[in-house]
Amino acid sequence: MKEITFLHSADLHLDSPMTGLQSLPGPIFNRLRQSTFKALANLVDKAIKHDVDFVIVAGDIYDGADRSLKAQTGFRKEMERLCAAGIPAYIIHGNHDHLGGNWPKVELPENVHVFPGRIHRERFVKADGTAAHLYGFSYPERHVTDRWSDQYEKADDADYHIGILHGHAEGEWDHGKYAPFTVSELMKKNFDYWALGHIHKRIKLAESPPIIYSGNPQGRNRKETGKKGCYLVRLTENGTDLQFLETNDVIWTEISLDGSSVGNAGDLYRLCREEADRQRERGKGVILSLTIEGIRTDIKELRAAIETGELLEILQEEEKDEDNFVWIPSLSYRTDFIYEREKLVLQGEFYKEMLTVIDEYNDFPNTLSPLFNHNLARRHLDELDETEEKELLKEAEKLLITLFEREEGM
Ligand SMILES: [Mn+2]
Repeated sequence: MKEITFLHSADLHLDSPMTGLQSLPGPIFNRLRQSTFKALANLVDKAIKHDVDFVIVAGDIYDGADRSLKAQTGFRKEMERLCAAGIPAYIIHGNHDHLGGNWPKVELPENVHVFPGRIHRERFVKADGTAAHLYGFSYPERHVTDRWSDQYEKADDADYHIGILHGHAEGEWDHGKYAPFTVSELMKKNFDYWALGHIHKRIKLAESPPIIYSGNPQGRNRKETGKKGCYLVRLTENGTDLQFLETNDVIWTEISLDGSSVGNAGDLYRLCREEADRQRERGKGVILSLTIEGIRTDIKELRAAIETGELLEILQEEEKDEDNFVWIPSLSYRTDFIYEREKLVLQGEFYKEMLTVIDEYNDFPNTLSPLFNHNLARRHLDELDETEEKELLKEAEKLLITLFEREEGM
């Protein structure tokens, strides 16, 4: 049975500065700064453990075109481990680490095949004679906007054909439109697998043949949430197996909690504490952005606990020396304003009059005419029925009262 196994990874972004977080405790800051390197070490561990035939990195190995010495020596160290295990690596450079930059030259071991700034083919032959062709190119400069996908040509004398491409799938995202391609263009090449890089998310653009973004092995900011890693790919005569392998050392997460039933600051603390513990991952760090929804504004200590920063401080204090930390960089909330009309009326003439106006309100056509007669809007809007009018009025009342109460410093 002719079979090839490999790891498909991309966007290592070694030595990413990990900016955007304020005043992290030293150990957590260091862990984050090291995380792109640790993820690569995890990736190499997986390659050795699964005894793959080779490893692919589909661009953006380094975060910057100046390729810091730390990034390069870190990469070389891990490639040497692969070399000792007899595993080749096929790598291309992308828009971040394009060939037009200036960097101190660090030699890589002989198992590393770096694709040049033009379409190039590498041939891999396994001990049993199974052969694979790998096609790809490195970005000669940062801005590569041509359709390089046109230039991939299948050379037939191999069992498997793998395209490596760092670029942007047209029509899918607006993210930096480099080396654009469409799925159907790649389909036509008749390859067995497309190892894509550039989009930092795991995405299967097609199943057969697989056209895949592996995402990055380590999230770098709060937008790169969830588990990150690489794909273990097995090409056989009967089809392709794909398995996701997690490599990240720090996981970025965003969670919204329902705080509507929280009655005091102690309960609010417990709600956050329990969520932090639920997110904890063995052997890893977690950066958790928390939002509490539906905080009751009639219980003043709830907002106070968040607004003064006291609650966040306690939650952070408990994590600063943890190896498997769950660090909450910020805590935000959204209020669900609860009020009783009867009580508001007792507060004075102002609310009494406002609520009377609201109750007697029936001039929807005139009030909303600027919207409903608007050139563009009227094509998309239907007339409101009675229930919708009532709901709109209720929302407006709530909004008005929320704004007034906020002005008064509730
Ligand atoms: Mn990238």
